[in-house]
Amino acid sequence: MSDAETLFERIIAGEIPSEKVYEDETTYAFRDIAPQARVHVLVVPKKRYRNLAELAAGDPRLLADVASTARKVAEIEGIAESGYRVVFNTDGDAGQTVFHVHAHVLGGEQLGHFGR
Ligand code: IU
Repeated sequence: MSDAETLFERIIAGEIPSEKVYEDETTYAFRDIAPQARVHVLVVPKKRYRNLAELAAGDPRLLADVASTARKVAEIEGIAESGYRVVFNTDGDAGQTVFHVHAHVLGGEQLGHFGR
């Protein structure tokens, strides 16, 4: 798990290559390596929090930045009008694997509904 904990920091630092979609002072967005939809982009705050709950409690302004970047990603990808989904997997049952909070921005096609 310690590798996974540092992975996004290394991607943000450019030590591991990624397909960048957008970057600003506080956030970084790049294509997921295993896309679950035609558009699948991850939005990561540059400062690390473990999950959504810790980000929301620790730095609500940074959470707002992540939401704003998700919207910009949708615009850049041309899916802002057709609709898209923003997901924060949080811990065990959600299957979170990288413990540096990130929003999945999914779209570009009709998505299945939630469930098992
Ligand atoms: P999760 O919500 O923690 O399960 O999401 C982690 C995502 O990070 C998952 O969709 C992976 O495909 C993605 N990912 C990546 O884009 N690049 C990587 O090098 C690794 C995981 I490891």
